[in-house]
Amino acid sequence: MNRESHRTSLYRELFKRHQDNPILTAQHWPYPANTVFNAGACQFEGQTLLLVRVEDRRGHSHLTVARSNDGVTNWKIDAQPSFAPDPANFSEEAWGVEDPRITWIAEREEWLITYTAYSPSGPMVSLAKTKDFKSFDRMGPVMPPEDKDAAIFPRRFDGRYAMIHRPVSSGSSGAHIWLSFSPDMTHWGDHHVLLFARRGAWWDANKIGLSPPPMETPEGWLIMYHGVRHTPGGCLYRLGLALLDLEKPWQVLRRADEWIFSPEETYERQGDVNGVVFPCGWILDEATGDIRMYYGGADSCIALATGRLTDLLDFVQRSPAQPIRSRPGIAYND
Ligand code: BMA
Repeated sequence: MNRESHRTSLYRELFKRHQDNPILTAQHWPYPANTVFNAGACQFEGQTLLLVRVEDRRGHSHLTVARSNDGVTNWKIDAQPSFAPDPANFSEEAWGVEDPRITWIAEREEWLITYTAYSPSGPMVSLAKTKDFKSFDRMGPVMPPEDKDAAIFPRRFDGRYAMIHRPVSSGSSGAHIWLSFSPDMTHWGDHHVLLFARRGAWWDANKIGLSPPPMETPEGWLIMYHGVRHTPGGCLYRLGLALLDLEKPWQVLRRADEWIFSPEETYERQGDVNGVVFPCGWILDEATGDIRMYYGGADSCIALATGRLTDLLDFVQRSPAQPIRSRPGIAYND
C-alpha cells in the first residue's frame, strides 16, 4: 500500500476508481492527438456516449464522440473530430473548443451542450444543440470572457432556463460559481453568485467551478464542483459536493466541508498538467442508483470512478446547512 492509498483508506470512499483506469488515452485515438481528457457524458441510444476533449499538437482542442456498450471497454471512436472549432463562422472558437457538459432537455427533445469557446479575448461559454451527436447546431456564445465551467439545468424554473457558470473578474477576491437565468437560452440575466470560493487554507479557496451538470435527486440538485488549491508545487484540482433546493436552485441547502475526490493515482498526479481530476460528466443508473463519473486525469487521459447516489446524498445531507436566501440575487460570503 502506498502512502496515498493509506491516506485515503482512513476516510470514507464515495467514488471508487475503476481497475482498468485510465480507460481512454490518445493511444486509443483513430487519428493523431496529443491528449484526450475532460469528456461530457450521457446515455444515448442504449450506449454510453462520451464527448471527449481532444487536444492536438498545436494546443487547440476539439470534441470527438466515443461510444461503448458497457461504458468501460470497446469504445467506438469517430474517425474524425465530431465537433471541430469553426472560427470562420464563430470567431470565438479561434483557439478551440473545450470541456463540454451535456444536458437532456426533455421539453425540447434535444441535447444541450455547454462548452468553452477559447477566444483570443479569453475563454467564454458557448451553447450548441444536437439530437443525434452527428450534426450540431451552434447557438453562439452566451457569456463573455472570462467564463467557463457551465452547464444548463434540464428543466425550467418559473418558465426560465437556468445555467451555472464560472466568470472570472480581475477585481474580485476569487473565482466563484454563478447562476443565471434565461427565457430563451440566448439572453441571460439575473446573474448572482451561487457558491463562493472559500479563502485561506481551504481546499476550495479562491477558485472553484462546476464539474458535471447538476443531477436531479429527490432531495435536491446534487452539485459536484472542483476547487483549485495553489501550492508551491503547482495546482491541485479536487472535488466537493453541494445540494441545491429542487424548486429554488439559487438556495444552497448543504455544502460539504471536505473534498471527496483528489488526485492520488499516477495518471491523476502526472501528465500535461499535474494533479488534476476534472469530471465533465456523470451518469446515474436510475434502476440501481449507481453513478459513473468520467473525469480527465492530469489533462492527459480519461478515467472512470463509480459511486452510489444514496451514499453521496447521505454525505451531503450531513454537511453544514447554508444560509437561507429568500430570492435569487442575495448572496453571502464568509
Ligand atoms: C481548467 C480547465 C480544464 C483543465 C484544468 C487543469 O482551467 O481549463 O480544462 O483540465 O484547468 O489544467
